[in-house]
Amino acid sequence: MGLNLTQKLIKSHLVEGTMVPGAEIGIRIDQTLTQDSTGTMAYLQLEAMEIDRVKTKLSVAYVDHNMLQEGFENADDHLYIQTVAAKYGIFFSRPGNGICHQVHLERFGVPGQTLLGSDSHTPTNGGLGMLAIGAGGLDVAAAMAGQPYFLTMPKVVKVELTGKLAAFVTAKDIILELLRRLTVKGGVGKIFEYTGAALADLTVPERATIANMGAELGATTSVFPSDEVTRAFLRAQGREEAWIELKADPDAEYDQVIVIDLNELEPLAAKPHSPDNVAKVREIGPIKVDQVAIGSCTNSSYQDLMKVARILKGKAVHSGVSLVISPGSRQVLAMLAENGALADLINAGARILEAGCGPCIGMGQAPASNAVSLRTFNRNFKGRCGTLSADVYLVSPETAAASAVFGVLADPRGLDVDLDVPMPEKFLINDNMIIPPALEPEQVEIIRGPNIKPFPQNTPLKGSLEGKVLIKLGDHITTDHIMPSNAKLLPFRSNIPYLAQYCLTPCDPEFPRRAEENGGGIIVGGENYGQGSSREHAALVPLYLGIKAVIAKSFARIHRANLINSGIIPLTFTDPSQYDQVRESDLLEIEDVESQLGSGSEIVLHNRTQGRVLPLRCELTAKERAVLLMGGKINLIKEQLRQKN
Ligand code: MIC
Ligand code: SF4
Repeated sequence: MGLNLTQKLIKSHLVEGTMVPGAEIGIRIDQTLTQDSTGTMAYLQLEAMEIDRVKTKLSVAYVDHNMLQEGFENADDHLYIQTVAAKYGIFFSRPGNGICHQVHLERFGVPGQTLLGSDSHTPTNGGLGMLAIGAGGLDVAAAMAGQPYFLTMPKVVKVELTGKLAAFVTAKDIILELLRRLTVKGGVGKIFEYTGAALADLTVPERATIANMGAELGATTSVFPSDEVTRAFLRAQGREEAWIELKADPDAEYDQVIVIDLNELEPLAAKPHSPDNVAKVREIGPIKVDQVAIGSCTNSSYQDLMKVARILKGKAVHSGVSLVISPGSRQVLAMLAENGALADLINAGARILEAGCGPCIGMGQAPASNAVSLRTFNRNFKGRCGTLSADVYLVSPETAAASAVFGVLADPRGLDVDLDVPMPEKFLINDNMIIPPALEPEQVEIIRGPNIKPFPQNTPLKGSLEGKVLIKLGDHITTDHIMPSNAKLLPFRSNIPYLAQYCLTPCDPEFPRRAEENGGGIIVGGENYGQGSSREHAALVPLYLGIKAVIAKSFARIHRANLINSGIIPLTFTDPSQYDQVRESDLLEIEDVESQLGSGSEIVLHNRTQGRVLPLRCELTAKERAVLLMGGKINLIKEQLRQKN
């Protein structure tokens, strides 16, 4: 039997385990990326691992998230990352150079290699034929230190794309269609592998848009073959030598097959407040729009912004709309500047931001109260834009641009504009904002400003674990709920004590106080707890507040791993009635936690308040069990290092 592409990519990097879905596997990591909002933690953890240089083929540290310097904090963090990078053998992409995933695609991604990134949208580089996975900072730090990345062998879903996209229907609409069909938990434990005749018409940045939002399906990652389209992209980036051909064997098998006929698609939008709440733009109708934001790692490539420029050329942004554009990279911005498209955008009234994440992570541009904001981004969780009462819709750049002109949500198919923007033969290549690692690392002094605080560490699990239910939450709680991110909080990503005051406050402003008063406790959640971002702050901050366990109906992949890495036990209910029974303030106890966790997947929980006994589950691989029992991954790594020396 032949292999699918996912199996080939995994097989060529497999260092432990067998490729049976559900089994634990360890893979060698060729490349890593970090961004600044998760990077400070990752590098503090890397420093704790006591190695001299990273062991990967390539590691890159990007600064793209925390770009407003309201005070010294972000600038301090940038300097810390820059000096750590120089010392440890890591390339540093300076603020202004662009969003990590976009720049990585342009300048560093290599088909057939593995990439682990401390950002949930790392799968973007699956568009280039990489096996690119998002993880918590500690897992990325461990990969930089040369350790394999361990994960559960996912099921492989074949997504066959047939037909042809009609004019004004885009790659964004393809992934929105998949989200409509499968929902935000439809991809958990799966890798999506794209195939089909329609791929020949999809450029690498378009493939990257699809792979990017595979993260919203909860998928481990998404992969595209590396074909002539990939080769043309790499050639245009001056990197053709990085190209190899990669595809599934003709007789490859898959765990699931999905067919999308592109002829049948039309412009779609994800309505508030979830990326899977998808409907046709035409059916939602011409609702009034107050803000349009174009950019993010999903949709800010050269071709995306050229199409926006074509739509806006000679027109004006509607008087009721604020249009902001954050280009994905400096390469994109410079090319628009050189060919005049930037002037078309500016003349139409677009507000041009620097290349970076910008409004996508709430770094400015929060909409007005009760506003409707159309965004080409990937997440529209309530409050993520910085305004709790705003309604955010996720759309393609074409829909966004048309709506900016009309002032209402508009189906772009009515426009009389030629959107045939070819892939450039040659992109504008200028790597002067990428600083290579120091040649004499011993000379580099790591600069640590006062904003850099040590990260909390757990202790090995022993005796009985007891705690009150501090909060009972519903389904689909995101890491944006657990550890909100916005222009005010992002500067404190290297300061866990400060962030702790905001933990879960979108759900209950009193939560941090209650956690402190009770000396910690237990969190109860519903389905898909911890979906969204990879930020391990959503585990480190609860750890700091004394959270010992989270009991949920199910967990999102990266957050569950972050909990385990922090020594917090992720427990699941065995039936929905258990969730219904448990109440806030109930006192819960797990007796002899060490031997219970060590011996199997059933954990007996006593609800001391209600006098009930609940059998819960904690499915752990051998590695995860070892990490949890040690009170977190950093303790385990230190112990391993101690034994080695
Ligand atoms: C996001 O889109 O939520 C982020 C900000 O890029 C996060 C990382 C973070 O919280 O720093 C992600 O997606 O992992
Ligand atoms: Fe940045 Fe937004 Fe992409 Fe996250 S989703 S990496 S915040 S652009």
